[in-house]
Amino acid sequence: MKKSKLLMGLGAIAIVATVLVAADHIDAPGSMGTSADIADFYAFEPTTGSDNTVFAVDLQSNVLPDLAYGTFDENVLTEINIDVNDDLVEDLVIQAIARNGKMYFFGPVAPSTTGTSGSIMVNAPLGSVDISGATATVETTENGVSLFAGPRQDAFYFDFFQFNAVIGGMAPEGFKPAGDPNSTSDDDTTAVDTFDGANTMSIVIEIPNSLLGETSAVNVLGLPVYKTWVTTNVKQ
Ligand SMILES: [Ca+2]
Ligand SMILES: [Ca+2]
Repeated sequence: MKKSKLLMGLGAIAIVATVLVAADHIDAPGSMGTSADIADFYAFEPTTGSDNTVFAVDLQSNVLPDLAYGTFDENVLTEINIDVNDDLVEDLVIQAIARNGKMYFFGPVAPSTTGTSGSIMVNAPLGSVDISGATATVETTENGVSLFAGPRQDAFYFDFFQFNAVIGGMAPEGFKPAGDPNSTSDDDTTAVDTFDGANTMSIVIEIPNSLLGETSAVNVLGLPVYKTWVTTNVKQ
């Protein structure tokens, strides 16, 4: 009963959606400052040989640490696209949308639209996680999927100001990037992480591979992989 109410409530906002072509860290002016702005996307095995896959979507960079959890835009549908037959067209999607203090997840299922023709919400509830509080909450569904949504430290390590100085030919004499293996300087502390202390709004899913099925897509080493990318879709 609870599930069908959820579906009706969410179905009403799912009619039209448009893909915004987003770029790395505030490179897409049309979505800047909203959780439609994709900062980074990671997909990986949580541990070597694990039968799970983790998808981590970082949205809206430079979010101040004090901001509360419930700051995801409710008119943004985040979609993780997964290609399993190597034609670079998504065969499965996992979707997430915020509503009334929760992040609702759907899928993985075949989508009714693919590519840049927009996204329509799928009718396959996966679970939800609370985003109304001030502490991290992880929910694990009956079929072993773990869900998280909320602010996280931006994993992107970058000295933005020195980058601009180097590009502009204005880098200070002797400047060496921290950790540079070619550095001969004893002072490895010249570089700073401009994004230290800034958050992104993260959506993270750890899912058993059995729910994604077999894949015939391969990487450059010939190993089977899920080919995956993320889109954000703003209700029009
Ligand atoms: Ca495909
Ligand atoms: Ca899609």
